[in-house]
Amino acid sequence: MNNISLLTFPQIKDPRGNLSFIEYPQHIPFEIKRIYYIYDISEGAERGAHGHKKLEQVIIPLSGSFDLTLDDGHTRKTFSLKKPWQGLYIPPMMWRDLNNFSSGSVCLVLASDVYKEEDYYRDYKDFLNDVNG
Ligand code: T46
Repeated sequence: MNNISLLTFPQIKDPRGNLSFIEYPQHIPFEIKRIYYIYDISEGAERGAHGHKKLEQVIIPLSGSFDLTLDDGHTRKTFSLKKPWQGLYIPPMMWRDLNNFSSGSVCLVLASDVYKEEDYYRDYKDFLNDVNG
């Protein structure tokens, strides 16, 4: 759990609207190879329920709020994300669950690699086996 970190990005405050930006390597610990975002999220939806073997990600609540629970196989911790100028850095080997999305929320994800299904743990038992293996 020690290697999870809440990153705070620069904020340019402006009466016209605020602006934040993210540059590698000053603000994020990996080169971004993929960006994806989750939107039009149904009420009560739950996402995630998987882990990654090597992938590193930063999850940003671009709009609205949601809860992100991380589990390293020993400890679980829930983070309530609601500040668009902050992102949660998730290292490899971390199970994640996302829920409690507010209406109209948008979840932006910066990832260290392209999509690879073989990097996923879709079964919690397989994840635990490798954590303890
Ligand atoms: C994560 C959470 C926060 C792709 O084709 N490309 C992609 O880059 C992604 C992320 C997904 N997909 C396909 C794979 C599935 O057929 O989109 C479908 C839905 O993916 P999934 O059920 O994995 O979506 P979430 O929201 O449960 O999880 C995603 C990421 O997969 C995961 O890495 O950490 O968002």
